[in-house]
Amino acid sequence: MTGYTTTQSGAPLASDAHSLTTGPDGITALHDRALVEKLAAFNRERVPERNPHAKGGGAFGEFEITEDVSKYTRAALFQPGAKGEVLLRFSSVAGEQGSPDTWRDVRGFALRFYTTEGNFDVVGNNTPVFFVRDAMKFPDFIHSQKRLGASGLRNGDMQWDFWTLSPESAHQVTYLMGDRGLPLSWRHLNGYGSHTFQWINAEGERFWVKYHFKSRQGVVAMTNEEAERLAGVDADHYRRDLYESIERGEFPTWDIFVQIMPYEEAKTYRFNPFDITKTWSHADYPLVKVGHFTLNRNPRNFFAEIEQAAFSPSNLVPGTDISPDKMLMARVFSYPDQQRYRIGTNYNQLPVNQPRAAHVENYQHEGNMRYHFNSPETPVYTPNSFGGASADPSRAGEGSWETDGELVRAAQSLHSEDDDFGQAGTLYREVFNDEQKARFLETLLGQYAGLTIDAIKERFIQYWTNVDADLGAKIRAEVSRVAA
Ligand code: HDE
Repeated sequence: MTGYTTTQSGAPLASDAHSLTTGPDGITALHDRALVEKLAAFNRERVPERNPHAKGGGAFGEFEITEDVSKYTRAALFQPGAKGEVLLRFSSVAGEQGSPDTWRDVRGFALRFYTTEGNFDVVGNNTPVFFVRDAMKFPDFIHSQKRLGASGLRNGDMQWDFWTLSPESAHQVTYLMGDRGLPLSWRHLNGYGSHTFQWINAEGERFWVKYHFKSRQGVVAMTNEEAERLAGVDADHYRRDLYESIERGEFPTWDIFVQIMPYEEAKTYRFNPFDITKTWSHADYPLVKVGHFTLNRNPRNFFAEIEQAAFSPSNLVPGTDISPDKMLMARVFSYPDQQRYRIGTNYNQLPVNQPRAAHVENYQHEGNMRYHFNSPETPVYTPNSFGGASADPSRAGEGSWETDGELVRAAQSLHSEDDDFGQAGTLYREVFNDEQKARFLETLLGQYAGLTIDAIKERFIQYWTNVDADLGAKIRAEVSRVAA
């Protein structure tokens, strides 16, 4: 810090308060470069907010692998004793940048490992499933959660029209309307990769995995009433809680687990393992401990390090890969696409997105805001006869799976126990305790009260009856009593 202000080009400023005018009361000089630069910079301070997941916050920390899962993956980051830096961004889905943290919503849990083989991002949520199972419906789903075209207002009829016409959403909506939809804080929630991914070991053997990040702070909810109060008095409640807890030295920790499915079992498992609306029973595939990570450093600049952080399911490392999950395959394209638009062509050159423990070497160059470049003697093409780098397949550690068949547009195939409401009913009946069931019913009745279209009201009751007949009967009885 020099103590004196300058222009962006480093020239000391004559004033922080006065424009250049002819005499103190005269006209402003167009060549007042300090004024023009400052106003122009102000007009360009925003990058387009994430759509969705606009509102969020995050912190840096460290991971440590304490167990030996090397027989399942060759990934350096998952080898026993591996350590390194992480970045975790929490977010809500539907709300815009200034929206209240405590609106009921699923929470984003975007976790980056800065590993020696590149950045590895698991971009998940605080729920193990999702609303839809084909990417073709994702923009429509998000539109239905945001705002009406004419009024620009959020609308319960719209939300429930989409959900009750998309029965595959029932499992995730049961999570959303339950306690997971209103976490006490970002520290008190679990994270999930949600999709099925692939691990590849040093012998090339492949396994299917699901990532689980379990909060050591516990999974704790807040009530509807507390959430509504906080939405009014402190729209940044979660962001503030995380930042201040780290400032106090209270570092939140999550344990890393995976579920592991042998490659061949995917074909016959009772649920389609590549359907993100479904979970794998922990009785079928128990959690395997891998390690843990702790958040212990706040960003030094929220915009540079959190707003411009670019997480993507395409950020994979050797020994890991995706799976033939229709949502996941589309996300691999979509995240970099939005980030090129939202941040810029060379967004990966920003410090927060640069691999911190690995090096970048390729022949991509130029493009706007290019900062890093190859050494002068490096050719700008490959193959070349001047010692430039080339691909080394043995290092790539990419996954694979068999695929064939005529090109079709069709729903995913159903496995023996696949349907749209079964796992939602299991979650309600066997996982929710009595208090959680009571809060859940209260929330659903509150949602119903916001509906104005009879057809949607009836579909709402039928949707929950399909999840659990007793639940549906309770809702129907209560809405009839209120209507009487
Ligand atoms: Fe996202 N999602 N998503 N999503 N998502 C984005 O990428 C997208 C999905 C999730 O803190 C965007 O950089 C598509 C599932 C999180 O920076 C965008 C589909 C899951 C975050 C995008 C999905 C997620 C995002 C917007 C359907 C949980 C915040 C900004 C195929 C497993 C990441 C951005 C952060 C962000 C696309 C579905 C979680 C638009 C096309 C399923 C946590 O690219």
